[in-house]
Amino acid sequence: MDQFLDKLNIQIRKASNILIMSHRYMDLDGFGAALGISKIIEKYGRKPTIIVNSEEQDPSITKAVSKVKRKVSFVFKEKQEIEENIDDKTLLIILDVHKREMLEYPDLLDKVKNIVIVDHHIKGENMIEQATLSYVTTSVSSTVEIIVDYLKKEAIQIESVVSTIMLAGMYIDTNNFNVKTSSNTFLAASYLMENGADNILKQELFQENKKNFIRRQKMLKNSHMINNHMIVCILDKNVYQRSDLAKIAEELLQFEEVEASFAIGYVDENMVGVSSRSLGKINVERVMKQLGGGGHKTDAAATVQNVSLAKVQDALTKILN
Ligand SMILES: [Mn+2]
Repeated sequence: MDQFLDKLNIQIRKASNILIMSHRYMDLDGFGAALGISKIIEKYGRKPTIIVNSEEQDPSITKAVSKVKRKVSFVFKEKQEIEENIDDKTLLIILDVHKREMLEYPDLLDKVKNIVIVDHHIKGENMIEQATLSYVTTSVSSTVEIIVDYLKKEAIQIESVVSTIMLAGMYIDTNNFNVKTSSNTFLAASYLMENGADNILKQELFQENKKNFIRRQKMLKNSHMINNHMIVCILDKNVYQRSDLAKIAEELLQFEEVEASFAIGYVDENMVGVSSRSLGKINVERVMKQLGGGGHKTDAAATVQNVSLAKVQDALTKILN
């Protein structure tokens, strides 16, 4: 870690401009980590740009962006606003992901020469090859935890709203400090509390529309077990957000006997999405690959064009059997 950070500091100092990007449908861990590392980069006299995709954004990130914008000056830009400023000395920092196909904008890899990856997911196949530097470890709960260790090393204090969003990221990735949580995770959380993390504001980031919640609970009723340890939930014919599918898959994991969960629903008129989660024994990435998707061993997804829910359900059942 120390060696990596020393090398990263050199990269930061010699960069002409610095871009920060996470995975598609960036979550609060990716976003919180982006804010945290921005504070470190600012210490070196640079103003990094955090790449956002406001067209396809998780509602929690839309909320977090508007909350943080009011209090702290970060630079958020859409992809089309940054491309003309890329040169040979641009540094791209990739957070919370290490696979090309999962990036918010995979083609940026071909335009930027200096690339650094910081992630906490199990290293899978097709890790981004052209990285100058990478730090991928599964010994931490979240990307935020890595960035907190980095902030501590640099002795940087951060604003309350930034601490809050970073803490929210840790909550998401540890399922409320229930999984992947070590003593260092709590030390990182403690650092964020000392820096003014606000639990009420954090809850606001997680608050959702009541109708949406009830609708999702109804969907959970339509779930059924496969092979005694996997559960599948088929949504109705309405179009859902991808984050709804992800939430359903996560919620299904809390039931007895469930090792892996799958939520299937329309994410567009002509597109069916599948979101899957696993406690660790079942590799859902392998399952999603067979549907043309990808992800991590415990967290993966796929989308299939121009088919019905039933067709996707059949295909999934075949793969699982
Ligand atoms: Mn994460």
